[in-house]
Amino acid sequence: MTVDDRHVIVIIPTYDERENLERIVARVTSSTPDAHVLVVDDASPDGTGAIADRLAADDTRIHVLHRSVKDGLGGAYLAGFAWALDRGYDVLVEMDADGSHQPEQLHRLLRASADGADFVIGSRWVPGGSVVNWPWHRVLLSRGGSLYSRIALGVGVRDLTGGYRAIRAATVERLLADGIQSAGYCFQVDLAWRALRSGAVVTEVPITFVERERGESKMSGSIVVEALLRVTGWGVTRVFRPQRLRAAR
Ligand SMILES: Nc1nc2c(ncn2[C@@H]2O[C@H](COP(=O)(O)OP(=O)(O)OP(=O)(O)O)[C@@H](O)[C@H]2O)c(=O)[nH]1
Ligand SMILES: [Mg+2]
Repeated sequence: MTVDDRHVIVIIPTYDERENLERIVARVTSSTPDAHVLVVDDASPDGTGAIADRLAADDTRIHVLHRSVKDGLGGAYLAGFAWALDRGYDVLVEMDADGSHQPEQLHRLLRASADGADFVIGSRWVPGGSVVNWPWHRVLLSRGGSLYSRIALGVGVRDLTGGYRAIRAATVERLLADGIQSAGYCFQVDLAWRALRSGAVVTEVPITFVERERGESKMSGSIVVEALLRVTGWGVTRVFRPQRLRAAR
């Protein structure tokens, strides 16, 4: 149950991933046999939750957290983090169910974590990283979103929106201490931004991101708008806070 003597759990949020779940879980357990898996399913209408239960019944490394409503990637990860922290895991991994994040590359993230990084991001936009089969508009949205966030927040991380991560439990605990409101994918930017501000050691390692082959994307206009508004708000706060602090003196 250990990787580098540390207990690792791979948290996989799912909503209607019937065609993907079994395959992704099998890839995790075969490429990183010591890791555990937690599926966080939001009452998927397509029966993903029942598939997760069946997998968990057959393998003690696999666990399932059922939630009664779909309330976004952020909510699913917060519930998964709380579950994992309660059970004493040392490293919490975020991974999509749709095969975009290669379980066979998890060792890269865990190596960086073992080497001392508190917060490891599997990155599409560092040398060696890549995307496969993405249409141009998704590349534009991801690169544009990361670039905009980087400039607005004044940070050097290239893939702020990336969702393949390995984070130390103690770091997760610290980052969640004052509550996170972000619901959609800007949850990922929120978490990385908090990590950077807290002084955590944040490292990017290259990954090959593969577009989903089966099932439907949950990406929506409202998710993009939420990210744009929140990131802009954080950027504005960052720029004006020093003045407010000076004014307060
Ligand atoms: N539990 C839960 N999981 C979710 C929710 N929204 C998305 N997910 C999962 O989060 C992961 C990422 O969602 P995707 O739809 O693949 O989003 P994406 O990768 O930006 O979009 P594509 O590139 O089109 O696949 C997948 O495993 C989804 O099933 C949600 O509200 N609740
Ligand atoms: Mg996806």
